[in-house]
Amino acid sequence: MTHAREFNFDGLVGPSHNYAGLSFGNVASFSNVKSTSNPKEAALQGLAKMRTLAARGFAQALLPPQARPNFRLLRSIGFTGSDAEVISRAFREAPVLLSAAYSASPMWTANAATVSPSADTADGRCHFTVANLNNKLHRSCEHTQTARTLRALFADERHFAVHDALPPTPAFGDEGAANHTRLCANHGAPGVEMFVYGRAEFDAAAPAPKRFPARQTLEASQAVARLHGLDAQRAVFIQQDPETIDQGVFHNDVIAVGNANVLFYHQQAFVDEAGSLDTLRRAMAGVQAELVPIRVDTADVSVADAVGSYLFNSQLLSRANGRMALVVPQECRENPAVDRYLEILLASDGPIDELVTFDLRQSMRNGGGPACLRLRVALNDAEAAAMHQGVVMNEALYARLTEWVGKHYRDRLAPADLADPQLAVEVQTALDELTVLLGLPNLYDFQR
Ligand code: SUG
Repeated sequence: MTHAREFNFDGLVGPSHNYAGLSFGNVASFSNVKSTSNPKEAALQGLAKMRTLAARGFAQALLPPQARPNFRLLRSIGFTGSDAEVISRAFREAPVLLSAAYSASPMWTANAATVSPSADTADGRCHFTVANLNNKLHRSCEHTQTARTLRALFADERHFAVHDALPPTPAFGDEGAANHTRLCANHGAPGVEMFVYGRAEFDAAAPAPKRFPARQTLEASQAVARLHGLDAQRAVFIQQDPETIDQGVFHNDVIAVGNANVLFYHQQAFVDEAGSLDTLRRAMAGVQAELVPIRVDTADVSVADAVGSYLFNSQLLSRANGRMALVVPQECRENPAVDRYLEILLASDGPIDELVTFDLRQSMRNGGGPACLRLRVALNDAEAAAMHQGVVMNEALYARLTEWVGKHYRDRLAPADLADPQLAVEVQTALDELTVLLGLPNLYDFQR
């Protein structure tokens, strides 16, 4: 069997990290609308997570931020003139559109793409489908840069295939890996890919949420599975419970997380809990893996506590000793019900025997926890050697990046600061330098 490791590609937080309240259905984004952010602290919190996990021996890399503001968007909707003129007119006439063009959202790389490792695909390559994120204006513009970035990192077509985003229409709403989990005996072996969808465009009988939007459709998940050449026996489509979407669970990764053969999930995660587990068990039998479900009961942790603490937006990481670490945000220790539950979980003789806690408050205030911040890419040794090496986290890169953040990032950004044309210049200067640091020339529009 091929040796493979799971890399986590964390989003490096950009210099204009801000809270714009753009995500209806994402409780944190809506509650922190128009508050002041601290981009420097946000970037350092993210880097600290990457550094700690890399130092622990986990394969860790990063995805660079996107250029901000998104002048492509602003110019396409009629703001013309110099960059400074575009910004000032957008701020005057449509400040919400300027904040969409300045959105921090590409930092949540779980939404960048869906990834199928080569052990699962028909042509034996690692496949990526860039997510169209078409449920939200501010996110629907990410895919152009995301495709360019992924193609720069995974350029070798003998090993990698990067597919463009699905057609940008509600029937194909696709939010990437946030609704995708791979279950397997180990990362190098064939696995079962579990796609969780919020609604089905062409099935009027399927339940749908009433209050908040379901961002992922069944049709999109099926299209991704086709593009990646997945074996029908090993692709499973499960519906998320729409009632939890209406309580703020805007992605499956806010209510469930899987790793290897373990599925850590909330009792109310799926429309049909027993049927979903059954389907998974049968599919996993085909890859000689036995499902180990860890169910969290509503009586122990309510959906509101899960959304407030982001317990399930944790990373479940396999350690060298065969056990697993759960990487959680600080908020989990501050929520009494969740903290109590975690003590019981650790004391049990299940697969999880360690808790790693991070302060990610700057990201959490926009509804992004540890799992939102990372894109999982399982790579065998040949693939890991073939990808771009400049983004792999180690002590030297960490030191260079913290220095770079210290030099370029502000420690306070209020909504009105987005009108300052100097901010756009600062962002471009910082990103221009970053591309040199990471060895990724001509990554951005403004460099072309
Ligand atoms: O899409 N927040 C993101 C958070 C994404 C979290 N990702 C996962 N769960 N995988 C979103 O709702 C808020 C931006 C703002 O309001 O400024 C935002 O886009």
